[in-house]
Amino acid sequence: MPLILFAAPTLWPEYRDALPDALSDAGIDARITLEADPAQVDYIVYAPASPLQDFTPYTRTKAVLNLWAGVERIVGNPTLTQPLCRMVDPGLTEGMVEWVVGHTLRHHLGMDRHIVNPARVWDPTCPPLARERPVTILGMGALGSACADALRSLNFPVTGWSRTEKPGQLHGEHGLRKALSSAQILVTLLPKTPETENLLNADRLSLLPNGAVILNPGRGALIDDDALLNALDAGHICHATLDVFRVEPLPQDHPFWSHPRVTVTPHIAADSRAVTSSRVIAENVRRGEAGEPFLHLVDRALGY
Ligand code: NDP
Ligand code: OXD
Repeated sequence: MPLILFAAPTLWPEYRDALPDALSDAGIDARITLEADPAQVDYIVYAPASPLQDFTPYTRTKAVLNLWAGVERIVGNPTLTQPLCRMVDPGLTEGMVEWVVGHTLRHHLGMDRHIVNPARVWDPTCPPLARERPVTILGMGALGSACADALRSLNFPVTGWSRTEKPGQLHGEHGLRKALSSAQILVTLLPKTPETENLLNADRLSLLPNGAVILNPGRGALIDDDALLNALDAGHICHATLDVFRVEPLPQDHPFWSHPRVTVTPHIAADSRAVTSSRVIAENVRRGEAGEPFLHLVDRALGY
């Protein structure tokens, strides 16, 4: 019977029933525990806030199963030699699609003008149709591609950019410049890696059309904060809706809080959901026990 260490104690109340149920549905008879002799642990279910940082004693552990999609806080851990799987959870994806579509529609329809209108201005200007509002998504993985599908179903013309060449998408520096230059709404859904840090610097932000809007539910480090503030102050970027930050919680004195062109959401774009993510964990434990390849294995060299 595999021994699973649930090394995310604060999340245990959410997973206490869902994880055993999912394991049992997958035909796995496992013991799940919050504390164990490291030498006996077969799998570790992990969240970045976990106190577990030294993986050296976990000599028989077949995989570390991350509860988060982003792995930047664990991927570089030098003691981690076990396979690391990130989370691709239908519940998390659904949440991200809702956040991205919701915030895209807010800006596309100019909702703020009507929600806060103390001067009672009667401005009957109709917004353009979605088909006239190009959206670019940087990062076309599990989350970016689901958001692209949802936006396209509303008729937004979506340009996707990712690291590797794929049909119907852009890649590379030339592709990035092209993707930015048409983006009236830009969505950043890249992982934080050495390659993506400060990807949106002053030079690349300057390629966006005047009045562009940025939605960043990816990671704070993707955008150079000062370059973004300068572009917002200049009015070149009309608004930035930011869910993720270099330091979280966002410090009280950070200029993003008070900037009139910034909306801060507190890293709530999407969360792994216990029932659906438990099924993903259970499937990976099943695979590990059957000697099959794990799902969503992280490439340590690439960092995602
Ligand atoms: P995936 O690994 O499925 O997708 C990552 C995408 O980014 C891929 O398309 C990949 O390209 C692309 N990419 C990676 N590196 C580069 C690069 N150097 N240049 C261009 N493209 C690159 O991740 P997910 O879609 O599951 O998640 C994306 C991120 O979203 C997470 O890493 C996390 O940071 C963030 N997130 C935020 C949440 C929130 O609540 N705010 C919740 C969940 C996730 P390729 O396809 O070629 O490999
Ligand atoms: C994640 C997140 O990476 O919630 O899953 O940010």
